[in-house]
Amino acid sequence: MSSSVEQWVDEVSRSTHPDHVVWCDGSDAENDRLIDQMVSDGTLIRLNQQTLPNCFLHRSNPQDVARTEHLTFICSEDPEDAGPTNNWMSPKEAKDKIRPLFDNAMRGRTMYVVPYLMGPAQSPYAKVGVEITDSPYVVANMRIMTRMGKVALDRIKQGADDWVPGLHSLGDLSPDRRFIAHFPEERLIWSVGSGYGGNALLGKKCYALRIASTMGRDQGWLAEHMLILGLESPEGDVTYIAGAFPSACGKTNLAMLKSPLEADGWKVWTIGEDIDWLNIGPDGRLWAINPESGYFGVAPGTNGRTNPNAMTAVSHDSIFTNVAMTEDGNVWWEGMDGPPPAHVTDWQGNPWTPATGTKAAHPNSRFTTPATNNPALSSHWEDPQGVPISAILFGGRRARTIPLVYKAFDWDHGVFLGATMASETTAAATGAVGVVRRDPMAMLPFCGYNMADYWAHWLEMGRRATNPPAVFQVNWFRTDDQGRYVWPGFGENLRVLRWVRDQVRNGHGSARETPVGLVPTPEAIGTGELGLSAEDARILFDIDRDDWLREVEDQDAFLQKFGKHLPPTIRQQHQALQRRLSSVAVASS
Ligand code: GTP
Ligand code: SPV
Ligand code: MN
Repeated sequence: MSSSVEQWVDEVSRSTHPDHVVWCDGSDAENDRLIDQMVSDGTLIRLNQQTLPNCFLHRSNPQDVARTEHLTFICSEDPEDAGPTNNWMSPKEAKDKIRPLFDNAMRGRTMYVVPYLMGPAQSPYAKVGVEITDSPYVVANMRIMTRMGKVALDRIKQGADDWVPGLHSLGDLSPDRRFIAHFPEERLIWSVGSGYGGNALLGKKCYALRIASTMGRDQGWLAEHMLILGLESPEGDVTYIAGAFPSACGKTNLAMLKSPLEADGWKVWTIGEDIDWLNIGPDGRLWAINPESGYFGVAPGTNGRTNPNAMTAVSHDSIFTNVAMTEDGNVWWEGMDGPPPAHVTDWQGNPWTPATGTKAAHPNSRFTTPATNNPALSSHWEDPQGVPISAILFGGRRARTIPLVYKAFDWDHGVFLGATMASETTAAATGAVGVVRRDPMAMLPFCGYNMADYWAHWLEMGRRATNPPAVFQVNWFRTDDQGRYVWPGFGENLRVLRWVRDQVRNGHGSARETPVGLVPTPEAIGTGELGLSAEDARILFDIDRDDWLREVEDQDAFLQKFGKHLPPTIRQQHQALQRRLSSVAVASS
């Protein structure tokens, strides 16, 4: 055990005063002990062990069900380094404010020391963290989501002195005394007052995105909120595609996609479903690893048709949070297969029937399941060097404006698409749902430094990578006048992946050039085969000039926020789009 870790653990226990200190090794025996203890104190409910072996339900505090972005801070010395899209506090102010919340916070509790590795054990790109937490639920989730215990301590022993300390306490769970603070210069995380996933599983958003993005800036790589998949074609080749979609906008579902054209030889393999670390390989391509080892996925909407691989994955060795429970100890959520059961216990533990009028499962209820449970897991998911990425997709929820898919003209244009993407807010964070906001690269809540400097870093990565991926924007969520999703989505998204592959391998055929980018012909996607009407196809591929002029105006207001940090290339891309839109009358397909 490394003395630097021991020193930090000593220091923390002197202020938090736990009754016991437990160093976690990640073993089955340790996990069994923790689970038994949580079942006996009510933190976990044992589900039906015949149908859901080794599965458990956790009901969180109703005030603690999603990420709380307004309580999340980047504590850099200079506020400019946090930039206009992050909440900032000076490191000193943050520590003065938060330290008292940790004082004595673990009295009467056990302090768990969780060493963990982000990335495959053999990967040169993997990184170590150590989380101290007083929540056994966090430990059980970290065990699924990361490679925990000896494998991480071994790295520290071998001299990895860049391990990231993360201090977590449930505190009193009050949002009034909740902070998720990141100290990028010190590479330190402090989180108090929440047990919820992204706030409390510090390896995930706090380390693998916010702290790692600053490491990537300094060291020449990228930490991204992206799924990673391999698309196998009938010819047997595999095209690796990464996709940045905001929270609850479809990463897990796309990464685990079950191909409707499997009989024709089209298949999708999962590498990762939430986070992607991208490094430039010796061949000038971007190579991706998934730093995680499990999935923390949205439950509602998951069913045997939308995501059969997820339904299989969560049928054993999984933890459910804030879903409903049936009378026979099975789980239920809105959008599961079949009609709603007549009686369930809702996510707060209350009796519920379809007549109750509330949601039985919380809209942000989740499953935690090991990657190895996924039937579509790629055999390359732990390749030490990662997989070579041929295409990056940016995708949000947009009822209008953004077509089903279009391709950027080149890397700089692609970075501009990412920088200006927008999406409707979801239940993954507290606050209003369905409000369109700019969410650059799906990293608005996760970029650990100035967003405009981050765009400059992306542009620079494209200069250094001699063979960067092609960039696309996608939108599964376009609606008609009745508010109905026009695109069937889920498995049928394969058709978009197929077009993306065709574009990166065979060039510009099957597309038409528009002012915003290259848009597929309806035939290239196969809307006819899908039985979509001509009107549906029109909506999916329509570039409405008025919508786009509004879009460009809104982008401008957003870009202005960044002042002198805004890279000139992004400004030029914006002006070029404006010019292309005003110089032509845009025809619909
Ligand atoms: P985070 O875990 O929060 O990062 O979310 P995510 O990006 O992984 O999103 P996820 O795949 O869990 O999907 C979120 C919600 O969108 C779920 O309710 C899905 O059922 C729904 N969804 C996913 N893909 C599609 C799609 O292609 N079409 C439609 N209509 N809904 C989708
Ligand atoms: C997200 O909100 O993007 C998630 C869930 O993936 S959480 O881990 O809570 O951030
Ligand atoms: Mn996510």
